[in-house]
Amino acid sequence: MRLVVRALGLALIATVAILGCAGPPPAPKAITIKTFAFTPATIEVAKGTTVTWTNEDAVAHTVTTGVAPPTFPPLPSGASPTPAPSLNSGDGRVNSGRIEPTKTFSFTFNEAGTFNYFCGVHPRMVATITVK
Ligand SMILES: [Cu+2]
Repeated sequence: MRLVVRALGLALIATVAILGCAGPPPAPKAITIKTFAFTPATIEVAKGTTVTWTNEDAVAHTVTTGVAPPTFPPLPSGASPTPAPSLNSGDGRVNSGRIEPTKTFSFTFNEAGTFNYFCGVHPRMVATITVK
């Protein structure tokens, strides 16, 4: 009888331990925005991970998911200037708005998928987060 109670107790502890694995959220990840680049530019995270970007540049940047708009070469001299493009809002899944120098932006990725993102001010700045 004592052996049965002990076995049941161990089974209970094992069950709690297994269920407990789903408990704590994954560790947060940090991305630095510096010298007009996201570093690291490519990361893979688990679902539920909170990613925080810190702007260490002296100008504002954004974290905007979607396909970066094309960057155009300078106009030939004498051509009439086109209006400055408005801040590109991407595909709407993640859009930080302007992240001013020294400021941060955080987003928790609760859905699996590939998130290509760029800076709405400087579309040459591109990076990717894969959520599994
Ligand atoms: Cu930028």
